[in-house]
Amino acid sequence: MTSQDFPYVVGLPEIGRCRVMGVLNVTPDSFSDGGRYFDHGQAIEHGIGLFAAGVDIVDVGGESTRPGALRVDPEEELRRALPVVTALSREGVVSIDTMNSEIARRAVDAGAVLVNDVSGGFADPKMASFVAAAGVAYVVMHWRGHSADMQARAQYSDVVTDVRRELSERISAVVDDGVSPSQIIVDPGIGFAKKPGAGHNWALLKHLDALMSLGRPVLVGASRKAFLGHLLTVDDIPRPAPERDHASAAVTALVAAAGAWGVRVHSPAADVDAVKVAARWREEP
Ligand code: PMM
Repeated sequence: MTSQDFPYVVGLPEIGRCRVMGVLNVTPDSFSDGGRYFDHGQAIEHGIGLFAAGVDIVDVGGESTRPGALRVDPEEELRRALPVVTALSREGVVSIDTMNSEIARRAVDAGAVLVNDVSGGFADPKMASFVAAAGVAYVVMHWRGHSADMQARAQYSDVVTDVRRELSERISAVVDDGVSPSQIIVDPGIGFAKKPGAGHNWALLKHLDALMSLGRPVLVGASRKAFLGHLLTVDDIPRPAPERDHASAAVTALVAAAGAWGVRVHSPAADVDAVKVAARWREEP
């Protein structure tokens, strides 16, 4: 494998394999780790632990996007995320998971080098011009609306074609606002306006090449999501979120072997090994 397999992204070192991004939600209500790292000290300690476990990036978020979640007040989002971004930026590469350009600006000033916008620029019309001016890497995720009612928007004629087209439109929109293509990473938005039982997520994972053909790196956030709980149902009870890490690591191995640029995961130990296995797998002629 060569680094040409992974299109260059501004501000991030080329490492020649799928990156592991560790999730750090400083929220009381995220679906899998909500409340665990709501205290700044605990959050920072967990972030340092994620780096020690081998993640390449820690993704700090102060707003839950679980299905049904309501928006958080921006001041509260800032209060949650900023001290954690500041402290962890001294330890390694930090991204800010936010839909709000003002939070992104403060986080970039505090050391974040990547803006992870689950709305792909939809939620805040000022986001793309901020990212363009800051020159930082920018995750454009497939999104059809806020968490409160997003699952009602999970209607597709062909999920892979539709998501590819909508991501392509988002790329054009943010480039029109001044973002350079070399800043952009795309993400299919696993679980966002995708129904666990309808196969939407599986189709997108299986056909990652369709998204890679957009010419930009692809990030996958499948870790612990409901479609895995649904797959592992026993006696009509979906597997609970904290018990989905083995399945998450299996997805990591598969998408890394298929050429994903990065995976966003909660409990990274197995994923850190899996991306190395996948890199060696891809090297073999
Ligand atoms: N998923 C969540 C939050 N942020 N960001 C990206 N780029 N991709 C995702 O799939 C994604 C995300 C929701 O999951 P969480 O509650 O575990 O953070």
